[in-house]
Amino acid sequence: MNEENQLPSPASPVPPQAEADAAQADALRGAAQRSRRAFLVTGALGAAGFFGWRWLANAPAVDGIAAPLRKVLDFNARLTNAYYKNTRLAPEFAKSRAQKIRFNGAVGLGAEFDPLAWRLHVQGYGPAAVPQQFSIAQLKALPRTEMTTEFKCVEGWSTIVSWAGVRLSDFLARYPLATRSGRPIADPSQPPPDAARYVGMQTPDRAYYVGLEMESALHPQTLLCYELNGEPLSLQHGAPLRLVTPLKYGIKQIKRIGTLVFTDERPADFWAERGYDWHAGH
Ligand SMILES: Nc1nc2c(c(=O)[nH]1)N[C@H]1C(S)=C(S)[C@@H](COP(=O)(O)O)O[C@H]1N2
Ligand SMILES: [Mo]
Repeated sequence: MNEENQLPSPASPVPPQAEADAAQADALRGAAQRSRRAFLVTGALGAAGFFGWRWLANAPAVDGIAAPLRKVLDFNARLTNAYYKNTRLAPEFAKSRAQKIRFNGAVGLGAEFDPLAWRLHVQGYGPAAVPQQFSIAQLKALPRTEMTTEFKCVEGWSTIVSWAGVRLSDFLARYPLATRSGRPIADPSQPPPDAARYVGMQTPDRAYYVGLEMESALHPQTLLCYELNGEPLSLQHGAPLRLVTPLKYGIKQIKRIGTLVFTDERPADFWAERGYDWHAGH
């Protein structure tokens, strides 16, 4: 062993005893000062809390939430969205690991619905956009993608399930609905500058709705799904067509999609209006 090996590491230097004692005395004095200060600060915060609460309660609402709280939520949303890059891939699993998924959330799934008469209504983008309709047969004729991914609900449960459907990006590569120029998005990793910034989706009765940024919409695991665990989607799970985008929580995975809109304004989002993070990534 050479001498250098016996030196304390720069990460955790071992101070000589006298210095250590002095440091400890300092630390104790500091603690006493801090606790006095903490007492004053706590009192001040208490008062601020009381007046702050009145201020909050009287603050205007944004998306149904007091504006100052909405600001904190939006700030958190920006942080998590920057951290959980929405270009990474969610893990995929062997099909054999797929489980039955519970039925959760029935907003917009009322009984007044005829799946045979269903069409996907799309409001295209740009000045010349005309509304278009697609049947389930047209969607099934597009390239089919299968994936087995983990479905996570904000309530704290998750299930591995298999999905089949068409990538939203394959749909937009075939149909020119999301660009101002009216050209299809050929390369989803490089959407043209004239592409819409957002996609909004709603149930046919408009009771449930979600918004996605174009980057998430064009993600290779964002599917318009018509099959779950090897069977046609049931009505409970969103037949004829639902969204699956496994980088996000269940709240974004809208069942029974009735309409798609392409827009530059952030579309309304059912659970964001009720206080959840707009991006809902995990
Ligand atoms: N139309 C509609 N889609 C919805 C919901 C809903 O209430 N209505 N709930 C969401 C939530 S919170 C979850 S966890 C999933 C549950 O999907 P599942 O019933 O297929 O498990 O659907 C999502 N999509
Ligand atoms: Mo959920």
